[in-house]
Amino acid sequence: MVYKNYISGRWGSALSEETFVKRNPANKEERIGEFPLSGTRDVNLACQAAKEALPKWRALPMPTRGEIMKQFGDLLTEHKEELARIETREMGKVLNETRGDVQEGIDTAYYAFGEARRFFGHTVPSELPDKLCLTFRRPIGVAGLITPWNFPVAIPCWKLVPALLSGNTVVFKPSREAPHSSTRIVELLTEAGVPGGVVNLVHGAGTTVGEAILSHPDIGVVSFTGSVETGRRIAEACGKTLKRVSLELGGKNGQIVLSDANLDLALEGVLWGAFGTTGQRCTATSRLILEEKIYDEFLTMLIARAEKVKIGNGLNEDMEMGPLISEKQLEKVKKYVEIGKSEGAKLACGGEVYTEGECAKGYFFKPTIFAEVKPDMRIAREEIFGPVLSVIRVRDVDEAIRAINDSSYGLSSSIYTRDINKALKARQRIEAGITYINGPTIGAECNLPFGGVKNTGNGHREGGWTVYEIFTEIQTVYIDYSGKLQKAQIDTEQ
Ligand code: UN1
Repeated sequence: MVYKNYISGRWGSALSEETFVKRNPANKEERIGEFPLSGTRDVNLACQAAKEALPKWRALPMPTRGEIMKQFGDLLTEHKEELARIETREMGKVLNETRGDVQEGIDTAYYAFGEARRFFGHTVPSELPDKLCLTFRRPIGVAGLITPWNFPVAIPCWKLVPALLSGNTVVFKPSREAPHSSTRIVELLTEAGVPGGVVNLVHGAGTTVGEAILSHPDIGVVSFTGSVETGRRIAEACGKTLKRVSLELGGKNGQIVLSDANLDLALEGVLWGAFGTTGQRCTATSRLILEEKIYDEFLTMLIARAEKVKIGNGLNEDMEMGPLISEKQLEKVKKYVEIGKSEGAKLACGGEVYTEGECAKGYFFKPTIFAEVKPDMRIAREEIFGPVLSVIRVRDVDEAIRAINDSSYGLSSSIYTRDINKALKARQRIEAGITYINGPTIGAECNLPFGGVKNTGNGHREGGWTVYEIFTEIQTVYIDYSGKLQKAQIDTEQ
């Protein structure tokens, strides 16, 4: 099957006619399809279309755009199973999870439907009589959206829906590892009533399509989710043209388990957090910080369960963990296992590829646990993006918090304890954008701010009401109805 770009309301090939082939990571012999390998000229056309479509789209009453988002949510609901299967085939995670991923898109669309009738500004007292001060939020213009493959429906929806609802038009470049889901999303947005030119889809590589978006003068805001390395590059490029930019980057998320915790609950949490999505979430649990008193007992429980995780093609409902996304990612995970061993950490389970039966055709890797990891080891500091968990032993809650904060990242965090005082004090001290108490590091809901501190981003928050700050400008309006010149700061004395 050959798929197309969508520019100015028309489906078409890249101008160069070049394509790339996307394959199933669970079975590299299976082709998902051929997609346009676009270039700068395609991006230019998309930007032009988006610019032309802007005045009409932004002039619509917001509740009208809200209705379209409601319709989009309804269509995602109707096609939930189809989309989940598309996702599993193209990026590997198990069906149970891809259904959740689509649901996150649905929730985001319905949230937008409500937000369309709420989009509050402020009215603020003036220092002068007979003067009204208020604010409005307005679209920025053309938004460039660059998305990853690990949440092929949810993350594009996190960006597309608020960008469009706010009245922006869009140039959307999805990951080359998730082109099919993105194509379906754009088809459904169109079916929901988004007019031609308002959303433009350009498939291709970051180094060409991505770069062209970053340097295009008509793009006013860029929203990106991906690695720190690429994030730095994007911030630099956007600095040159003073584009607004929102970056959602990596994580090295820790789960603390104190000795008074419900250990069974903490065990379920870490298994889900570390091995869900094969560890390929920015929110994945990659460090487990255990209080000394329960270290041995908990580790034994964890290894027993990790060894039983059912690995295989995510389309098989019995499976709990699918493949890694690519050969490159598999090589990276293997490399980190060698690094961990050479640093002196103890490989407690896994650490090798999984090639049972049909799995030999894909990029499968066993759930891997390193014990006796010290916070200064690379496997405790660098984002691996795979099913590799580093277990750190600490004496008490103070050392646990020092360990969890000893990271250049700060996205998600978790603490398991039955002591409410300890939990709430830890919450104050943990340096992360998201903290879960008695829950794993994954599981963010679409109606709350999502993002992190330190190298995880540049201070923006997606999700909830805060994502609308990314896609809007504030206009401050003063209305003087006194009928005379009133000088602020000067005519204020009685
Ligand atoms: C990501 O890892 O890039 O909280 C997003 C979660 C999901 C979103 C993760 N709802 O794990």
